[in-house]
Amino acid sequence: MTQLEHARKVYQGYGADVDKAMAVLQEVPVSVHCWQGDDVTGFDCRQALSGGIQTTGNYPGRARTPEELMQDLDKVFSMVPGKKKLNLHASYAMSEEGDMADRDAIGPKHFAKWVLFAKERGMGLDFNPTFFSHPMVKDNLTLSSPDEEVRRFWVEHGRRCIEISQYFAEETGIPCVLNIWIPDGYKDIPADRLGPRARFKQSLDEILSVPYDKEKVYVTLESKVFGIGLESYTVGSAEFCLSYSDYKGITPLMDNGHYHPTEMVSDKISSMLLFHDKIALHVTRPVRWDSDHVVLFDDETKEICKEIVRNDALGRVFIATDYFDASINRVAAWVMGLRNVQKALLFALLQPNGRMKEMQDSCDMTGLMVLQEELKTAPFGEVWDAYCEGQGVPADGEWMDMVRSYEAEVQLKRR
Ligand code: RNT
Ligand code: ZN
Repeated sequence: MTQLEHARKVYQGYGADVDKAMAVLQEVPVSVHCWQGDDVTGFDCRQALSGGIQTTGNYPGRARTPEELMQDLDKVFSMVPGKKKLNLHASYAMSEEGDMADRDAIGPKHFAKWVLFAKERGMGLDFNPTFFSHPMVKDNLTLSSPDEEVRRFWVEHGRRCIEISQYFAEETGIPCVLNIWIPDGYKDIPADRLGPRARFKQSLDEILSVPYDKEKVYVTLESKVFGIGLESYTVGSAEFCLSYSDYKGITPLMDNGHYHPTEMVSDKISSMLLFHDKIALHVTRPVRWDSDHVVLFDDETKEICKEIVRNDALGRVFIATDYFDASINRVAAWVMGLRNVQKALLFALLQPNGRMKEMQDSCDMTGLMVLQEELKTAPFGEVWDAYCEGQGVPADGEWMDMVRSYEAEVQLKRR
């Protein structure tokens, strides 16, 4: 009996179908954030990272140009199983024959090379306006600024990004998720909490008044609890973003680093699914704060994926990664986090969900605990290895050597 045959039998005994799990997983798109490769720098104005987010570490080999980032992405794609989309930020705009534009003037042509890159790989593109790392961020404010010139600049940026997103969807034939996140907030206690939120609401209304095809562009809105240097007040709080999403009929996005440390996104998913057609996630790993560590195959990542799978919501949740570690090899960081999301999804698909619900409903909590514990050590690794092999990517134990060679041959030569 091969290892996979053995695993198949064990899982069958628990009431789970290994082959079905693998077949389902290969159709689930995960949106790969482009910003792990260059520490969220981008290519447009290359300002220091602002917005209360921080990349820490100084590991050599950062991608410095679009070409280097694309090269790294290809390396990553060759080591990650499953269906991928590429998630770009507006700051990754590329000049067309030296014709670079500021954020309030970018258009499809500044992303033509990314479209080509995605099309050649049969991939969809997702997008994010970049409301940080730019001189027009004044006093840590963008869409909520009381300075009308600043606010208008960023509204125009948002409107441009909708146009670019629709272009992505039309060119690739795959809908584009456009995620809006602003860093706006105050370090210290504000006197007016309503004003900035009212202006943010007005700005979003103005951005979303651009006509766009809702079958092609899914606009999502990401909330946050606080940022570095913005500890006392966040304009785009959870209540604001959830309420705004409902009011406007757009999609709420939850980043699991954006809540108080004992609040779990895995517990929020079911409620959100009851009231929204679609929801979006940024999968990350917060360590004591929104630190954006590499995603691990840890309890919360597994629990998030279980909630998506057992609520039959794989088609209703936009899954994207969002982390940036500059203290280890960046390609390895990318690959590890993405493989772990895939692993957690596979793990969730291998739970006998129907049987477990029945146990809960018949109050067999003892049996349920035993089953959940035993499933932790069921022969999961064998299924994972088989899945990787079927997807033509290296198994565990094989890919790190590939990263080491790539580091020596490519990344360390970038000096
Ligand atoms: C910041 C948000 C946001 C960013 C990216 C770069 O706290 O999580 O999603 O990480 O847009
Ligand atoms: Zn995020």
